[in-house]
Amino acid sequence: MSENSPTPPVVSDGAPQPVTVSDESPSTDARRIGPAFRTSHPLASGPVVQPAPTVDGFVETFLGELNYGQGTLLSQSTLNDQYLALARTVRRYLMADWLETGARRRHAQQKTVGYLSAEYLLGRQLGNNLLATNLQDVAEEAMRRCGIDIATLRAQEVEPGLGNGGLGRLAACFVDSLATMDVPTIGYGIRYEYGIFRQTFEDDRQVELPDSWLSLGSPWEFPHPERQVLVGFGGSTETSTAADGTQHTRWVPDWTVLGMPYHYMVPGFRNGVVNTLRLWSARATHAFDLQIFNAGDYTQAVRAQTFAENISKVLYPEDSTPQGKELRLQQQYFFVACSLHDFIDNTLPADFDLHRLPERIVFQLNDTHPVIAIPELMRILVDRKGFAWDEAWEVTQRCFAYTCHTLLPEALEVWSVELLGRLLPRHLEIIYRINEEFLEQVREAFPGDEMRVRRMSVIAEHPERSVRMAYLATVAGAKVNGVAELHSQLLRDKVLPDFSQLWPEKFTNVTNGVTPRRFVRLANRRLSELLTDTIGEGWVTDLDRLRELEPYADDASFREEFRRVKRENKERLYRLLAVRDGLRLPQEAMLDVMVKRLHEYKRQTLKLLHIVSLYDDLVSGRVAPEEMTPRTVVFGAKAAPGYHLAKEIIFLVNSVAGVVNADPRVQGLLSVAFPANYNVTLAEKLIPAADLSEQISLAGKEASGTGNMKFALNGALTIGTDDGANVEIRRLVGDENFFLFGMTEPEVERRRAAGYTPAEVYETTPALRRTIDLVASGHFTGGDRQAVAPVVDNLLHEDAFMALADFSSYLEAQSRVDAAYADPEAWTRSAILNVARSGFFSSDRSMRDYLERIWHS
Ligand code: 26W
Repeated sequence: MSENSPTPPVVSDGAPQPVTVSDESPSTDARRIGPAFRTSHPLASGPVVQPAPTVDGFVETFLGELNYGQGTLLSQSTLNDQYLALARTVRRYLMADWLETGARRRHAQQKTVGYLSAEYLLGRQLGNNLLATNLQDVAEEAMRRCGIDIATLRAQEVEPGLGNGGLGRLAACFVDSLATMDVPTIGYGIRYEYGIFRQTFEDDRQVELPDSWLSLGSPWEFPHPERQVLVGFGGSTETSTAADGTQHTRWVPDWTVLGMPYHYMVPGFRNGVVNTLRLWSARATHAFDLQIFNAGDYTQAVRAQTFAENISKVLYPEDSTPQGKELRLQQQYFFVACSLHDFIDNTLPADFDLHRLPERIVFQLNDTHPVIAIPELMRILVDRKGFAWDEAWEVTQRCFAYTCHTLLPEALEVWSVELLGRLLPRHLEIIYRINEEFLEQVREAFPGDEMRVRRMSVIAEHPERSVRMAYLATVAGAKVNGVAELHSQLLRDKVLPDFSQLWPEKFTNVTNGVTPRRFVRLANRRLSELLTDTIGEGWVTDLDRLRELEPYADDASFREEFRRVKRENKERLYRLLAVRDGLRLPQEAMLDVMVKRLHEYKRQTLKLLHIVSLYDDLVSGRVAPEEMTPRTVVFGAKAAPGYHLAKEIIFLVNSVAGVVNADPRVQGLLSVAFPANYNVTLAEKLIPAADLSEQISLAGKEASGTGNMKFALNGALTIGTDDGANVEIRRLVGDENFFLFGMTEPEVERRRAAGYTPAEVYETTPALRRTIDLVASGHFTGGDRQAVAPVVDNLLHEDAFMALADFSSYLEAQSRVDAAYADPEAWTRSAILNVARSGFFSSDRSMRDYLERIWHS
């Protein structure tokens, strides 16, 4: 066992189980989860509806929550008391819709989307829920009457950061859209006790602190201990042969944990719909061993509890380089087993014929993290429900679809057979059989092609025997999709070419989207008002209507208003950064923003080289101050704690920022800010203020990007490569409103094939040479050349993502940006057209595509 998981504790008998799930007995104790009693009381079957919202009513409910919920008086209450009471007040206005949506769903028995995702990067809930219920004004006035500034309470909320980046935020956007479109959905995931780490900087270096988002209370969640599920791990399998000769296999786990669901409301936008997000928390099956405790060994007695509860303790902060850690596989199986059980045994009617399961559920696999659900469903059907193998396989194949979110080979998860077999022996057997039958199919389709068989096997043999989870998902899934056009094409042609040849019809594309509720209506109130005043408010749920804005790009007074919105958003951002990070930034400069996870392929270093070259041009006198378009560059990025080079890049960005900002020669012309702890909350302030959006990954590496969409929708222009969804953004907004640069994906391939040597580019490009030399000289690190060596050496001798190869093209594009920004009318016109033509990037549209191409097929 790895250091993550000590020998599992022996689970002793004794204390009664709250809910038992075993292979023999009915898996759920219906007495506990069914209605507690039946009555004819008129209020028993419908919710007690909260009276229509008035300011007086709101004040009364709020004070009631303070008194009876928090146990305090307004005059005595803390900000946290007030925040919690306000949240619970808003919750009340959602409750009737939640209960009604649940009842309606149970009654209608429609097909449900089970979104399986190990991450949900939700962002703050209060603002979004006030928006969904249309209570913003009422709540603000009610708080004012109580002498409270609602903005102060909003700022109290710690966002649930239960995700790393794009993939987790996408899941949150998708469940928002599904609720707004009234699609029956259950979002399933993990309630991590600690979300993505809180980033701070010490001596310019990243330091990670635990994100204890639950410590001040969590008013948006509803624990349901009575719906706990028992999950097994380890042990062995037993096969017996019945009298009729049929074989039956049973898994006998040797340790178990309980999964306790917490329910979160997912409100649609003012449509009376509230869907459910169900996140699982791990608990020990026994609080502690009383016998050991009585014998005096306290630590030993609680060990079982600690061990079990570790499973949902913390989100893995690795983004795209899985470490193959045992605890991670435990997390994956844990939430998937709970979710499947929850749907099959607790959500479907007791007498439901599981042969018809695909009529009632489609599980969408958000990347490979939940792929262990495939053998789990097979196990449930074959071992527990008595299905024949073929019957079960037929059902299983129609219940799953798989979304891939990456192109980086190192991000494709594999689990060693050794680990999988030890933790989930029955699942490994099932995977082997799936693979055997699949490879037979390959042999039939391509007789004599054993190389192909080996290439396509779900089991890899080197460097160690392991299970390729993406292959398993592709074999079992009814559909496989990429997340932008280019990505889906590369997925077919480069990542899974053999599979797309065998099953071309399985592969499809759904370009990502973002929710206009959070990322326009909520984050950019000023722009939203301008939009609504101009084209009406329908755009919030029908983002294609932004097209109606196009003619206004030629209207000078509209452009003036549009600029006012940007200016005010910038002022708001700079006020925040002054308080939050002690930053003082010039109001007038172009705001150039690069926010995303820190990764080499995203090329934050390319942006940094641009900054250093601008700085060098100014201080060396090559560019006169009056020739320079003033810029403020803002970075936001977390690095995975074990990703050393990424952390060195963070150090370098901070070092450059320190020197540039302190140099009077560039004052007002160039500033660099790197506020720590970029998260959804900060994104909501940054994006609406940005003029320029940096989307500069090496072509063929960024699956889609979703930040790029948020910026365009908020009226920033993009400087970007032909990568991910940039391709579609550029096509829609028009070449003249997008700053394209860099190699295309095929050019990257050719360049690599020809043998790429970054040192040669350095030698032959004077501007690049000056820039790198300045960094290497230690100019930004107090003369310390050692401190910059990791990044400089990597660029000169490796440069796996070809930042140097794209440097000249990038600088040339940035000069076009400078020139364009110097003409405010033309710039504003482009910015307006970016907004008007980006309606396609609503996650509502993504959901329509999933419904059409994947879930209904
Ligand atoms: C630790 C294993 C691991 C592997 C992959 C963790 C996380 C991943 C994800 C696939 C990383 C991720 O978030 N991918 C991003 O997904 C977004 C939503 O589709 C895309 O917009 C981004 O381009 C993609 O990088």
